[in-house]
Amino acid sequence: NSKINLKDYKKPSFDVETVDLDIKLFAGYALVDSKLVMQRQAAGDLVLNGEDVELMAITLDGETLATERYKQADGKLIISDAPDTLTLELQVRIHPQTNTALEGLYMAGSGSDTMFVTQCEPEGFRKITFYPDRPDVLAIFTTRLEADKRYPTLLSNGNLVEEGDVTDAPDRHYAIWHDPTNKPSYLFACVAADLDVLTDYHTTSEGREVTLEVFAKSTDIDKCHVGMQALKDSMVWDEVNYGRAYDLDRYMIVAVSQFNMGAMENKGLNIFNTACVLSSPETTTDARSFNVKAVIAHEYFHNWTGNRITCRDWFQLCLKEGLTVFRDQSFSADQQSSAVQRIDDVATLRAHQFAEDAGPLAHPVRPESFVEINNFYTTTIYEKGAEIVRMLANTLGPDNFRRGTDEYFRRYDGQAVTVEDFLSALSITDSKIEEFIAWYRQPGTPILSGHQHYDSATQTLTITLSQQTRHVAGFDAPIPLPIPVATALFDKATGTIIAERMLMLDQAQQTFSFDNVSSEPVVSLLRDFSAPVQLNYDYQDEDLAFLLTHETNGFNRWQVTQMLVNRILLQSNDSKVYLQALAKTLPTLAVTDPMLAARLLDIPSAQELASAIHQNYDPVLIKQQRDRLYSQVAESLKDQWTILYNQLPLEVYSDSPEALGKRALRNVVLDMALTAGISEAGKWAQQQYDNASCMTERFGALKAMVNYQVTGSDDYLADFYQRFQDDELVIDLWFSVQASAEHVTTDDIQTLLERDDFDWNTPNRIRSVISAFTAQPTVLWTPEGLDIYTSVIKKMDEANPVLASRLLQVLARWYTLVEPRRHMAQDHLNALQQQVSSKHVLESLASVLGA
Ligand code: BAL
Ligand code: ZN
Repeated sequence: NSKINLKDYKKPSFDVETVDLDIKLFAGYALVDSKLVMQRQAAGDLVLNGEDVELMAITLDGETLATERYKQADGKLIISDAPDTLTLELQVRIHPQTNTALEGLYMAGSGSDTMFVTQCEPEGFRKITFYPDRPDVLAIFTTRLEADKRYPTLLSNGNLVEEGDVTDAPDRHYAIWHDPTNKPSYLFACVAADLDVLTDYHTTSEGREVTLEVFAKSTDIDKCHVGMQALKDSMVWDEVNYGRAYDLDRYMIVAVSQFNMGAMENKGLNIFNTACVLSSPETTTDARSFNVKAVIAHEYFHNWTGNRITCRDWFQLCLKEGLTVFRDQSFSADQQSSAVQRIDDVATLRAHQFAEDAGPLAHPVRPESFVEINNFYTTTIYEKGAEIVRMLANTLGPDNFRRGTDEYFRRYDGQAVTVEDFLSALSITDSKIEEFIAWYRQPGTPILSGHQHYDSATQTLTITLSQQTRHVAGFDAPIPLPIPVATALFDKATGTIIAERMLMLDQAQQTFSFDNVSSEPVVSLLRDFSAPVQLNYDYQDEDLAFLLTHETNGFNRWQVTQMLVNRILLQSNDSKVYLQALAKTLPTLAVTDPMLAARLLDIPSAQELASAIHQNYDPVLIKQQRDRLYSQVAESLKDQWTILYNQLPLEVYSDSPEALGKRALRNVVLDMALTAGISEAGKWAQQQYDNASCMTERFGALKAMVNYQVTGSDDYLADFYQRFQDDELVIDLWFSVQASAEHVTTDDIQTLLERDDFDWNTPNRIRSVISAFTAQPTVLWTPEGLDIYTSVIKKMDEANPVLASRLLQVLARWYTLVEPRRHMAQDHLNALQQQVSSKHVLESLASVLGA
């Protein structure tokens, strides 16, 4: 399990010009023939990667290659004396039917309901055949796919050039696809299945007629309209905002229920986890439906940021992911309130990325070494990567950012490049942009501290800001980063803005002055979360309450409530100021902006709070504090809940932002009413469930009934199961609502895992119990809780190591626990280390135990 280092990068010795693949699927195996036309680029051996592939035949320039002319070891096939131009032909045998890792070519489903599908990013193609499986080798692919006719849908990248019956095999047929774009092997895909298709069309800004197809099981095809619309919206959005049009005649999406990731951007043939593409009001909550649109946009945007311009090596993963997440977040912000979009994105960043950056798995947005690249599909690379691009965009301003991205596409189209190349293109209007490279290199979340001084004689306000980043072991001592701090000054008397400025903190400490300030203002900092830092400004609670009322930036209204809440929960501040501010704000906001009102009632999750505690974290204490604050909010606004719930009657379903906002607020109000012990609240929940027009209402009610153990909640759970038993994704909700319930026990979790419909081959189902369970740290961090959790990791270590390692990463901050939990957790992790063998889990465990 050796380390791969960025500093050791070397160009490949050989390029592949064209690849002809012939994949024949049989009942127990598949044969893959490939023909690679290759050209030498640099001195060195010809190296092909291959894992779990059995070499049946190999020829070089038409001659069988003698065994002494090549060697196979450590997942590589090496030919030392290859000529400068050559044609290599290979035949291999693989076993998609037993591929439970869901990487490479695998069979999904069971019984008579199966399909063949691929996942090649990052290094799955080497499980299909021997190939120089690295992103800087780009080639033109032609793929022939042959299968039994029980799989009528045969797809691969690009354009369909031929299809027909197989001579002498009446039950078999084939299709030939040709992709005219040069692409790395990780963007290869093929599918053999029995699926229906939803078809639509888009004419690009360049006049190209594109056929759009979403493939899904016949029972799911009516749930593909939301995704199709999102695809069309994304195509227009990228044309308008980045001048990028689609470049093939066909864009296909295939839904598969067994998938490790959310979705995959294979050229012209995206493969999607059903959870990220299927959506209907009756079966999908608003939050999930919104996520479907965001993931569709994300994968579509990859066509330019990822596919047309790809990564030189996997260390550059953030080059495509950070930029594409920034693009999908911007798209989503245009579909709803941009403040709420920002709140959701930052809440995710704080809950997950800040925790990662504070623990033993902290790594730079561009890592410098890894054992297993699958371990680096992290929130740091994706979400912090997106935050860096956002800082670049905000620092440049919209016009210069667009000039920079235009330059990026102009210079690097068709190439595999680096983060430095990206920054160099963006910096054509401002060379200081290249200083942001430090953000890509340095792990850890900076803490932004500050205070202010007002001089009434000179009418000057001075703000002093400083930054500090923890020194993560194994990395250079941190250096000051360029931190853009969006700032506004508010007049205390009128509550209006008197000055607005972007302060650029690029030293350890700096002061910034504002002149002509007639009285001491309240300073609002980091508006719209202008940098991914922890803010630690010298505020009084009253200043925060003032900003909650007067800020015009919706995001910052949320940010100040979160600061107040954190002070109460983590520093034992009095809750009075916070409760008064909420009481003042909520009634009006509930009418003018119900979605924002719902978010202002957010209390950070137990996990997010834990990420801010660096030692002696006591899950029981944190739960008590959270529950107490929740009760205080519920009690102090008790009169409001009845008024608000009645103001928000169930309505005919609509997907307008206003309707979404009302549904979100109604569910929060229902929870609050139950917490406050309002006697009718149980009835409200039952009525909301019975009369629901959509899943957001029905599931919101069910969740409330389960969490508050409302009389009859078991009957409602049974009803929910009964209604939706044929819909896997809804049954995932049924599992998760129980596994994450406030009162869940380890016996409950065990019971869920032992059910017949708990399917160990479907990552969504595993996550619906095991990941949902992590919402209750008081139960997870017990000997019984960890027995269950680590036994699932052990099981997955063999079957699906990518998933196993991701589950493990959630335990990374075990060492912050208070004793005796800390030792208990350590014992479990040590025991696990003796029982696992995948390099994925071993690499993560080594970091986690090294803490
Ligand atoms: N590239 C892997 C899935 C995604 O980020 O779109
Ligand atoms: Zn992506």
